[in-house]
Amino acid sequence: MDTNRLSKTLAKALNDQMTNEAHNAQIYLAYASWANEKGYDGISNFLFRHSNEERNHMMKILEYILKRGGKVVVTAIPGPGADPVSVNDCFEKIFKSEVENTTSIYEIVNMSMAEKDWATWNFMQWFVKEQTEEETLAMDLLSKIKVAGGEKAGHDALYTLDRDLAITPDDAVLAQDVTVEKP
Ligand code: OFO
Repeated sequence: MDTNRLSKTLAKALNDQMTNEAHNAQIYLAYASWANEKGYDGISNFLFRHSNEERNHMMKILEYILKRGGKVVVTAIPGPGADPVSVNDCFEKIFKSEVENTTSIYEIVNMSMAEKDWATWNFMQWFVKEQTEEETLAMDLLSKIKVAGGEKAGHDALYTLDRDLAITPDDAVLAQDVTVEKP
């Protein structure tokens, strides 16, 4: 008896998404190492923690494919590309890769809706929320670096930013969690 509850198309998309998450983990890992080499320990720790988050995302999808009776296909992970050239470039690249990941997650949501695979649609809602958080966090980082001077940020500003990021929470506050008392 066939117990596979995933269509071929969705199984392929989910397997590809697993690789996307792993790819993002590699990007964070590479940038964290770059930041560490440059002496930005706070930024580095922040990025190392995010690399782990991306690996957890990969694991969630892997587990979902298995639980739906699908076949997991583990493939090679594309490399992270060139190191950033500055802290500003680092945050811009991170924002770009998060937006790209959001696009592929939305694509899976669209596919699951078209197939009326509500289990996958429901599962993917966790990722929709997570991507909103990660984009918000990346936007906040970009605003901070802009205030610090963007590409022209001086040593003092970067030192303060690095110190702040060492204690920045990993999760951004989403609009749906805001109240009048707690804006
Ligand atoms: Fe997997 O959350 Fe970012 O990309």
